[in-house]
Formats: sequence, structure tokens, C-alpha cells
Amino acid sequence: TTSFGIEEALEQLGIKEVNKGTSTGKNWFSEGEEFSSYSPVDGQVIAKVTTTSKEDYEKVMESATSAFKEWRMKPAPLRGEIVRQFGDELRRLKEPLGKLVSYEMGKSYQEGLGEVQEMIDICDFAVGLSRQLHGLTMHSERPGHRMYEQYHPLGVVGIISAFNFPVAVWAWNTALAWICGDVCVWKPSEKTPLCGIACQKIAAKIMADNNLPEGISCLINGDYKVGEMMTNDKRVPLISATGSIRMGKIVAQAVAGRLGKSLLELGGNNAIIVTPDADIKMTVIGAVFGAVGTAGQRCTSTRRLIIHESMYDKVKDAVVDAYKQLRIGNPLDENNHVGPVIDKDAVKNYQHALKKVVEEGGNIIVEGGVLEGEGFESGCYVKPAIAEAKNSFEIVQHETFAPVLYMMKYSGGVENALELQNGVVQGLSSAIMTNNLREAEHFLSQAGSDCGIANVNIGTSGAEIGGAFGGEKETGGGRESGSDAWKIYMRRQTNTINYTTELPLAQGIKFDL
Ligand code: UN1
Repeated sequence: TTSFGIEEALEQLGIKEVNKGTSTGKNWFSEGEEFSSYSPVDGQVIAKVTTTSKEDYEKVMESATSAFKEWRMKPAPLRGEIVRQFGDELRRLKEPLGKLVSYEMGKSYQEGLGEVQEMIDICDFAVGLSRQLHGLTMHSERPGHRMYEQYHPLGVVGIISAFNFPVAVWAWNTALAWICGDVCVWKPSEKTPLCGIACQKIAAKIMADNNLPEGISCLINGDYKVGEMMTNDKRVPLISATGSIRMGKIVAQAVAGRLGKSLLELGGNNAIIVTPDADIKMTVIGAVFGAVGTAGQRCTSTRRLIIHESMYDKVKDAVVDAYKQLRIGNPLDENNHVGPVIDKDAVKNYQHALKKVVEEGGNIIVEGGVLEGEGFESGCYVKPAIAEAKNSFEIVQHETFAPVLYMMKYSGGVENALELQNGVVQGLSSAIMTNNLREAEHFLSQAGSDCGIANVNIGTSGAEIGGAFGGEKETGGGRESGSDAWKIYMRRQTNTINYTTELPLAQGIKFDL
């Protein structure tokens, strides 16, 4: 891996000392136990990181809550200026950070760079937004009264992110939360802690450059037990959590138990509907990238292809053919399309899915398998596989975070395809491949896709940051990143001002003294 410049990248990111096994260098983390970050690329330990203890968590919260008092008083456009500088620093460090993402998480270097690009894009978006935190004005029913609403900062925002987007999802949350006047405490996945430390370093540098407290951006490390300190903490009015449906249900209940707000971005079970009017070439690119990109570990990954019977054999042959071209290997080597899955547990889940689909009566049309030998020592490289399956299979109903694609047929009109597509508990992303206006509009209508994201002639993954990102049903209902997703990071206040010498009551109530 040295040949791919990992050492240099760690050096540029200022986290080489972490690599040598010392802790994060942050005096917050003095007490917890150490855990290791392994690269799925070569199986090496990249770093040892200290788990945040209860005592250290208290220090983090003190630093966050006191930073909030200062930060909320800065005008929003000034907060935007800080985010602009943060985005500039990300531009400067795009390559080393993209490389670290690739090495610690296992996605291709191109996708690692793409992830940092999403961070940069959301910063730009947030900078503009910092002058547009608009509320409405209303006409009061009382004479000489003015009524309007304003948005105020919320406080400490807790962010729990997943390994698959170890840096971008944090940035979607922080860039918006920061311009909104909030401070953030982030618990990255324990599988990608070094990405978290690298980002924290960048944020801390920008805060220091501007004489701002580092507590505006805080990091805590460890597994779900560390996350629980936050979900149960009344000082954290909003928890934004990305991960499995199982995790989301636990987080949602804990946060609801104290009537806090949660923003949940959970599992997907995303399908592409291929209609008789689909462009085959586009379908193949969308489906194959969607299914094997990030080794099938995006929440927007394509899990199901729902193909019209008249197109079935053609599409199946074209996709199977495309799978033959896939090169699996070190994701830092730009000749490869598919890198490893995150760890050996992910390999087990992948194997379980392939076994289960056969047991339930499915038919494997592209064989899977774990790769062995030179270059595959980590044991995390698997072959993207395809099975013909029924939507009703238990395994098809379940999100397996691996490159396993299920193919199924539909007959008749697009409404039959939609029944299959919507016939799962998840509701994140969906797509239709068609040049038929009627089918496309039906798919987008209220009787169409029930997902938060519905695309026409685009695959299920790779959403732009400008739109609101998230999904319905057990995906959790939260929306992050673009559009008006910022509103969840603020509290709305309705203000009515009386500039007369009378005090008329609303609803015309008479109350004479
Ligand atoms: C995720 O997998 O959690 O739409 C986020 C996409 C990316 C984000 C995925 N922009 O695939």
C-alpha cells in the first residue's frame, strides 16, 4: 500500500502519529480503552484509537455546550465564512482524504474522491444558505400587530455516522448545523475512526485559525455504547443517525423517550424497474454501478432489478456480460472496479445471503465467492453475485450490505412493477428506466414509487447534495443535505409584536377590566 501513497496521505492529513499507535492527540481522550482500525484493503492495523470514556464524554459535552454560547452569537453569514474556509481546506486535502477513505473503508479511490467532493459541495451549498435562513411573515388578525417567524440555533447536534460514507455524511450534517449556529458532536463508525480524526483535525484547524473554540466540532470514538451516551443525553436536542434499521429503532426510541428530535437515515432496498421502453445500455451502467459500486455498501445501492418479461433475457444477458468485465482488487489501484467489503462480518453476511437465496428457491446466475491469494490477504474481497429471486423471499426483503443483486420479472403494466418495488419495508431510493412518458409519470405520481428518492433514467445511487436526501417507511423519514433539510437543525419561533396602545385579544375575545 505504501506504493499508493498512504503514508504521504496520512502525513498530509497530520495524523501520522495516530498511525504509530498513540491516541488521537486530543486531551479529551485520556481514559478509554484502545481499539484498532483495520484496513479491509490489506488487513493491516492502520491505527489504534482511544474509546471515549464517560468522563471524557463529559469533557466533550462541556466544551460543546460552552462553544455553543459563543457560536450562536456569530451572524449566520459569518458562520458561513467559516464553512467556506473549511470547504477550501477540503479542496486542498481532497486527494489525501480521498485516499484515506479508500484505504480505511475500502471503496475505490475514485469514489473516495467523490465522497470528499460531496463534502466540498455541501460546504458551498451551506455558505449560500447562511444568507437564506428565511422565515415567513404573516398578517396578524389584530390591528397594529406584526407577526413573523424566525429560526434560531438548536444547540448541540449529535451525529452518528456509518462506515460506508465515513466523511461525507458527517459533512452534510455539520456544514448545515454550523451555519445554523449549532455545534456538533460526532461519533463516526468504530470501523472508520481515522477518517473521523482526520476530519476533526481539519475542522479544529479552521476554528483555531479564526480564534473560535474547537468545541464547535467535537469527536467521540467507540462503538454503540459511546453513541448511547449521546442518544440518552438531554443536552443533545437533535440526533442525526445513519445506519441499519435495527440501530435506528434503538436510537429513535431512546431519543423519543426524552422527546428529543431525531433525523434517521436507515436502510434501503432499492430497485430499478426496467420497462419495455428502457434504453438497455443506460440500464446496464446504472444497474451495475448501483449494485457493485462501493462493493454494494451504499444505502442507495441497487439491490433489485425488476424487469419486464419482454426485456428480461436481453437485460439479464447484458448485465451478466458486464459482470464478467469487473475487476476486483485493491481499490487504490484505479484499474479495479470493486474493492473489498468492510470486514469479515460483512463477508459472512454476504455468504449468508447467497446461501439463503438458494435455500428459498433462488437461482444464482453470477456465482459469488470469497477471493483468496495474493492481493486478497485481508479476506474481505468478494465476487459481486446475481441471483434470480422472488420479491417475497425473506432474504430479498432484507438489506444485505454487500454486492448481491436480485433479478425478478414482471408482466403487464408498470403498476405491477411498482407493487413489487414498493413491497418492502424500506423506502429510500428507486429508479425507472423508460422512454415512455406515461410510465415515467406514473412512477413519479402519488400512486408510484413510495421512496424518498425516485429517479428516471438514472440508477438508484449517486444522489446530488442539492436535493433532500432520505427515505420513507423503515428508512426512517429523515432528510439530510439539500433543499430545506436545514430546518431540522434550527428551532422555529413565532413572534407577534403589538405596536399600539391597546391590547386586543386574538379570536376577538372580550376581556374588559
Ligand atoms: C449512504 O449510502 O449513506 O446517493 C449515502 C448516494 C450518495 C450518498 C449515499 N450520494 O449514493
